[in-house]
Amino acid sequence: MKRLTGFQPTGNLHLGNLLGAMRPLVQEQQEGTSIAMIADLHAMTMEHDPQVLRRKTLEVATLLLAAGVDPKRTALIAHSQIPEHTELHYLLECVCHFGEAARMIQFKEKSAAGGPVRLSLLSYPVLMAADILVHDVDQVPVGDDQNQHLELARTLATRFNARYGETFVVPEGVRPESAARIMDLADPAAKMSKSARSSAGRIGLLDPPETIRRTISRAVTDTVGIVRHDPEHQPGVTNLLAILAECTGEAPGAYTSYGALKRDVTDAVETLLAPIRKRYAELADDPGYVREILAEGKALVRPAALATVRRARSAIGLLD
Ligand code: AQP
Repeated sequence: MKRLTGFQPTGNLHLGNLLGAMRPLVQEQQEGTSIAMIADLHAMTMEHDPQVLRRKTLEVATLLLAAGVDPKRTALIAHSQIPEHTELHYLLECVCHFGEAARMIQFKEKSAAGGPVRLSLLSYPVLMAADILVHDVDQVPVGDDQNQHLELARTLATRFNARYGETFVVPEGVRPESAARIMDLADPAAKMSKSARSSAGRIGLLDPPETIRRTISRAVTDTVGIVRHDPEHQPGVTNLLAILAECTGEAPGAYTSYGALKRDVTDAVETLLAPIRKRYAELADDPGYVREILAEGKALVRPAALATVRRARSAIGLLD
């Protein structure tokens, strides 16, 4: 069983990324089966700044290590440093139909925003399929918004296998039991997100304690005045209760005021993030170390990736 979890270096990693993806990855990491990928190529589908991309790629790698990714058990890789991803991308484009790529929700939404649309915005789900298939990954942790991408990977693998002979493992989507979906504190109808226009409802993993306190104290609640789990009528309070439960690992006690709940959420988030911030600061002092870990990750996954590409090249009719 092999698992791949990807993180785009497109902004500041937040509490949602930690509780929904990083922590499950850390809890379930196992030698030889766990891959964490910083998806730098996927961060280039929209206008981007090269300096920022390089800095964020290292920042995400450092944060993953600070949050407990153990390079002895998880291969930590930077997407672009393994050229087999892009080589397989092209071979898969040859079995993907234009309509399949064009109906992806992210493509429709982002291309509708106006301005020039990069071709990579259309084709990156095929690259995503290549990322999964090249490592013979059979389990992909997916959120609801990524089901469409996983389905495309499954379709392309199945089609390629049927047309050119058994080449790829067909991956399954899994939802780690420990994964939580964290909502935006200022707009609890939307998920907490790196790319939300306003950062008012986002808790960044590197935010200073004072910013975290302010963000939580301003979290949107309601006028009901009762603290209870009620996603439909009290999404803000329900989100705060979920964050508290996730951070402490315990069911929240009874609260008589929103203020008291927010104070406990602030303490719980701070208790969780303080050691990560501290470890991040230590690791960030030595970027050479992080680059070494990425080189080790690359060396670990590359033989299998090369073997998959070789299989695919031969099946599709290319010379050795
Ligand atoms: N709010 C969230 N709650 C739980 N899990 C979340 N993830 C993201 N937001 C939440 C999970 O984090 C992993 C990495 O996500 P990504 O970097 O691929 O970006 P994303 O899924 O598109 O999430 P973001 O952070 O909201 O980024 P933008 O704003 O750029 O779209 C994934 O496993 C994701 O499910």
